[in-house]
Amino acid sequence: MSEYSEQLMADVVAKNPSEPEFHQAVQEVVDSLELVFEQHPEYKSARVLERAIEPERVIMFRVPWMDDRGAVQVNRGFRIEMNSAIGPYKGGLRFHPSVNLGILKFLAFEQVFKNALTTLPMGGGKGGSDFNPKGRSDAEVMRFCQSFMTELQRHIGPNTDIPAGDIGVGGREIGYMFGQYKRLANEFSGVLTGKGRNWGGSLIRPEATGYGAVYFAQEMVKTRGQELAGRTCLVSGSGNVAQYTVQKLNELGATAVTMSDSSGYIHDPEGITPEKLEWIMELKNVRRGRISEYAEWMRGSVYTPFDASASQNPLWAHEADCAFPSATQNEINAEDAKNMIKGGVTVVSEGANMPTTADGVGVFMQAKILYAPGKAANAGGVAVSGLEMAQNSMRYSWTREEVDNRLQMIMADVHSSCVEAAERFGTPGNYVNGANIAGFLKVADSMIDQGLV
Ligand code: NDP
Ligand code: 2IT
Repeated sequence: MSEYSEQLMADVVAKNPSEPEFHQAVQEVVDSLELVFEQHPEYKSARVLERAIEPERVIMFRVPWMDDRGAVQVNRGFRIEMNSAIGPYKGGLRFHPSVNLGILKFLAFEQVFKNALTTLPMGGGKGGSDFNPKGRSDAEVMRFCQSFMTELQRHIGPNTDIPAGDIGVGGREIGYMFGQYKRLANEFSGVLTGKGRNWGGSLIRPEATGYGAVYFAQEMVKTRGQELAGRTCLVSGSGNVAQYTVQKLNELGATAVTMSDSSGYIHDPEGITPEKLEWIMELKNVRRGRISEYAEWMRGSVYTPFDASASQNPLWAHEADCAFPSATQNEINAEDAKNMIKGGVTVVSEGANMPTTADGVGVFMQAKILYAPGKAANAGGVAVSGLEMAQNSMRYSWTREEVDNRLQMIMADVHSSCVEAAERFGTPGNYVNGANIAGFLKVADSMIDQGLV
């Protein structure tokens, strides 16, 4: 690391204490940008990176609500408005008990570069709450969402900041928040994406992140003259991203053999076929049950609970060709990455945001496998959110085929931007450098154009 990068990272750590995920996300970008700064010291002298790591605005607020027993509950709400150089703030809302300022800052920072890669005019933001929707009734979730939006609404707008879903926030939560926004603002607008089909949502938005991660993997294997058909795939998670990843893998003739939730994972060596996936979707989206139930239902499959004290995640030790981590950050460490290589994995396309630790990424790089970081591989979700915004502005909606074609084109563009930037800066095949550099250059040049703001 150069002296400049070392000093910058020391400042980031000192100024943002107790935010290890934010430090990790910044470190990765700083490492990639060393290559750029050698050739373009003008970015250093304009202190673009120093500005980009400081959120334009951070909003933190109290979210009081009443549970079904009449007891008062208090949660914390956040919105990080990270960067608006290329468009209004755009990014999801996460409801999960682990949510804190550092996790949302890492997600907002990643979002800035991801959104730049999509080719669409969107800045970066992220928000959410430490609210735990698990085990809560619909009425409780509605009261929480209404209280959350009662504060958030004064900070967002269709031309200012447009939230969407992430972990724990799907169609139900977006509906409750949209209803409350509309009532308070007296305005029916595209202020959120991931909306229902009947009230301004885009076709393919629910599918977009998972489909996009598979399209990205398809682009990667094409560079080696291969295809996905016939390949065995490890998938983690069983939420929105994981479900549509498995659906698209089935369509392309590949076989997904694992899925997980926060308690454990299932391994089905026969493959999670479309019929089995339909059962999982009902389990997770309607009954809101646990993935362990799958193994009780499907003979021949095995459920393994996670052991929080274990140094390895057994899901990643199964033999396979490809992996689509689609649950959460840092779910693959160096040991897991080594197990994956040993088990035959040569393609990793990250549906989740930063699912691999820095050491784990190092293992993939050394093994020279096709490894796509989340900010490139999962850009399809926010890209179709951008298409939802475009349709809302036109007061029109495109067909499934139109949206899916645009998604495929965007994923191919994200892929070629990464490949070209990696080559231009002397690290061909390195999708981490490619994504960080291509995303950064678009944002950095826009920031410089707009002066010191
Ligand atoms: P969902 O809430 O629909 O599903 C999340 C899944 O991951 C669930 O199976 C959940 O298990 C599991 N999970 C969540 N937290 C943890 C944890 N701490 N440890 C282990 N497992 C966990 O979320 P999404 O599918 O939308 O999001 C998954 C990932 O994809 C996240 O990293 C998100 O940031 C990223 N992403 C999402 C996009 C989107 O459009 N939704 C776009 C781009 C990226 P359980 O049911 O037990 O909680
Ligand atoms: O991480 C992400 O890109 C998302 N959760 C989707 C954001 C969006 O605005 O659709």
